[in-house]
Amino acid sequence: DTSKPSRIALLGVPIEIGASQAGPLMGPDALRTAGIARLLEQLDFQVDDHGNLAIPQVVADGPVPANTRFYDEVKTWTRALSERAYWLAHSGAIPIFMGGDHSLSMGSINGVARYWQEKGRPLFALWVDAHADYNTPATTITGNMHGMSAAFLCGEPGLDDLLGGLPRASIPPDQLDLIGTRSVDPLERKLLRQRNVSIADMRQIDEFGVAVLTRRVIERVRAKNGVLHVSFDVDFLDPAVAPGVGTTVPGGATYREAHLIMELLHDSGLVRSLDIVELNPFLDERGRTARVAVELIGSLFGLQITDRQTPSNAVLPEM
Ligand code: 4U7
Ligand code: MN
Ligand code: MN
Ligand code: MN
Repeated sequence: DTSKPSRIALLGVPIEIGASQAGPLMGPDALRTAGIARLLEQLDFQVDDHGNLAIPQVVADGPVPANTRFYDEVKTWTRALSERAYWLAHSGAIPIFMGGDHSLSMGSINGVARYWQEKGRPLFALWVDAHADYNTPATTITGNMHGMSAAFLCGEPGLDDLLGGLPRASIPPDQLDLIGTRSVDPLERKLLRQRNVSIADMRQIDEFGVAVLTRRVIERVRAKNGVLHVSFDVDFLDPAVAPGVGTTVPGGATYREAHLIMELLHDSGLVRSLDIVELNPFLDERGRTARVAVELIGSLFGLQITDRQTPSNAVLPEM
């Protein structure tokens, strides 16, 4: 079971109700259009696209916590996705959850965490994001649930009924690593400090470089014989590289910084699941952000920078 999976399961999760702006609903199809399946096949994976997750009719069948926008909708997505994620992990494939907004991680990571709990391997989560997403209903200033997913995963109180009867497989806060952070709300910051969550913020990236910081995460996972889930929020990238996101924050990662993280993670052999979230094709410029996201997934699954195809704008000699 330590052998590396050769199959990848793609699942679209067109949820946008957890975000502040419409558009992430189109994310999965933009990633498909940018060639995600083809690229992974070229990297010798057997790729199964399971289409988009659909949810049953949303019903308001329980109490709604204060300060949570569209709680019943997010609840319905979370329960459906957690079940799917569990079974996809169970199938032995590497699931890639194509968002959709970041609230989907409450379901995707819960599902894969349940699987790894059964296997007795600790699951670590690497949160690649401009934001910490460590709000609870008690700390949020917007009520948007895409800003609460990391906190929910770590078992923070306030959304206790979100999963209904499904077990809440929490990730201990010391198995969560944030990288790229540059926007944290006041009460959220307090909670992160209390829990001692490890944060490689943009300042640390500037000072030490992403290689040192990423290797530190890899070593921690390895020391515990763990596996790694990568939750990649596209707003981690600088808005100049990735304009197609709803919540841009200046001062983000460069193209190469992002690729180097992915390349190092690939070499570690520890990644067993991935969320790619918050892509908003409605705000994108000629598919740029979708293309960058797919290239980064390529690096995460073994594409070498020197093995890329000759670009179509290369000047070829006349024959
Ligand atoms: B994302 C925010 F207030 N912190 O809670 C909030 F700044 O998934 C933003 O990382 C959350 O894009 C961003 O609404 C969520 C806000
Ligand atoms: Mn996020
Ligand atoms: Mn974000
Ligand atoms: Mn966002």
